[in-house]
Amino acid sequence: MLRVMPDSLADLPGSDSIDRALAEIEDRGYTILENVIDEDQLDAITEALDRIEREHGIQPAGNEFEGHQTVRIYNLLAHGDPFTAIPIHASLLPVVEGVLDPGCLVSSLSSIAIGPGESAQPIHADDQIIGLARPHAPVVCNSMWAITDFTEENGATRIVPGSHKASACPEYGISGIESIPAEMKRGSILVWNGSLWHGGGANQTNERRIGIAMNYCAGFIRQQENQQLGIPRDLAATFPERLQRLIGYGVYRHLIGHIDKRDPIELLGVEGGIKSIWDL
Ligand SMILES: O=C(O)CCC(=O)C(=O)O
Repeated sequence: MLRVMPDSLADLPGSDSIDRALAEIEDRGYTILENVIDEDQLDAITEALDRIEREHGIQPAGNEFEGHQTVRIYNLLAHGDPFTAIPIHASLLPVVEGVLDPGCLVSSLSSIAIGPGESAQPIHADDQIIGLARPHAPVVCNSMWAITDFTEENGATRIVPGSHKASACPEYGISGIESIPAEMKRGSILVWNGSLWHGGGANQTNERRIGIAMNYCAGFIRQQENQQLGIPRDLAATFPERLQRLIGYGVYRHLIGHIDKRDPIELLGVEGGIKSIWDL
């Protein structure tokens, strides 16, 4: 059986490990950042997800894509801490900025708890719906945080190495696509080019496989979840500035996203927004 076994990135110095992660994503479409999430952060996320699911009575969506035994919680930034630390994680964000560019955005932040008995999700690409000829430069960069261990048995994300370079997307629902499980320990993060073919695995255990899907997109395309309307503005005003810009209170390359030539970060009470491209 094929297993995903990247060498550890954790023991390499910062920029070397980023370069290596970027080289792996360029070459095979994905990398695994091993053991990069603090234990306290993992515990806080686990507790918060349990609480939100209980308080909001969240149930599986009950369709083939989102799953029949899988609980997903969307728009996590609207719940504030501990989710606000996720998009700006120090080991992850530089890699994403390398795949896209520093003007990238949070596309969506959700949890995916694959329950016992769930079957495999259809293999897909996260940028499948975007009508660009393939292969193309990355416009989506996704990541999956392992809040529990990810094993082949419990539904680790299945990936098709190299498929980000394919000239087509997988036909929806087709079976027989050869894939491998992205096995990783709790506390690791799988990062992939949004063109990579992948899908959640089947869970044949009695335990949930819990992941956080931290999805980013290029600063010049529309975010999957509308962060500016989905997160109350008074809550967004309390976020660190980097996160405010990541959720869309900013201007891409001094142009895209401006409001009457002003930087939308000023709506959050931040002074000295960036100048428009015409005034540079
Ligand atoms: O849960 C997973 O491992 C992957 C889920 C996924 O790819 C999706 O829902 O788009």
